[in-house]
Amino acid sequence: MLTPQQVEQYERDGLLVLPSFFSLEEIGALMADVPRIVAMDRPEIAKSAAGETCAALALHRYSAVFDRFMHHPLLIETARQLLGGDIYCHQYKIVCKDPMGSLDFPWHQDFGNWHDLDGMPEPKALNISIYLDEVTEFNGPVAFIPGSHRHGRIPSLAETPAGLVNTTTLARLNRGVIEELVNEHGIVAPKGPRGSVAIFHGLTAHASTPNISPWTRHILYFTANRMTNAIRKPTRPDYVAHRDFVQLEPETEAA
Ligand SMILES: O=C(O)CCC(=O)C(=O)O
Repeated sequence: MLTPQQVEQYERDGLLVLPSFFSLEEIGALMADVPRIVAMDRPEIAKSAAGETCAALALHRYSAVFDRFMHHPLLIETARQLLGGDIYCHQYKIVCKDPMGSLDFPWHQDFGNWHDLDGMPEPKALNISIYLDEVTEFNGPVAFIPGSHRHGRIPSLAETPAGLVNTTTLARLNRGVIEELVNEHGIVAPKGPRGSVAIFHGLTAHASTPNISPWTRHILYFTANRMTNAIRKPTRPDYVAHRDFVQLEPETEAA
């Protein structure tokens, strides 16, 4: 259970960072399956134009260890506590940044895509991002504007991120909006050892820069959505926007 102070911080900032939330053993077990996953040739594995693996989506479909982890009590109970009810998983992916790679993400709110492309009615969804590698200032950490979720949905531009193939558009926030938000709230880029998590609201503006280090940067994203807020009009493949709407229950053997 999160403490009342942690819940208050999430509500205020749209972001809550919990260092070493999962153990190194748990992360080690997940990472052991990553080389097999990124080498696979299937539609869920997104590549850059240069051939780098950028993301592995719908991990539960082809990885037993990631499937088990999706039922981890800490994931499910934390998401339920912050969203105030039962949840299913809308998206479950690793974003992989290769050493000295080119992958980056422009400023955006995830709810932009969830609403416009998937038909999610309300921003009653969040991401629990889990650091599978240590995240430093050098390997392309995710930067957030704390408190930006309180501005609601901000108009955005639908753009295809440069260098990514087999992907859809991203709802990019324009420069003027980012200037105003950052002047008001600042920017943070939480670093942390493997097993740390950054939980963020679907409306929290975030972006990330390329990995300039000689180390990999893998972050696992578990996107939880309220059962009552299930998507209505998906336009993206089901491995990007899940349609099974299975209510998740914690399984102690996943811990
Ligand atoms: O992992 C990253 O660098 C950012 C990913 C991201 O912003 C997203 O998937 O919406």
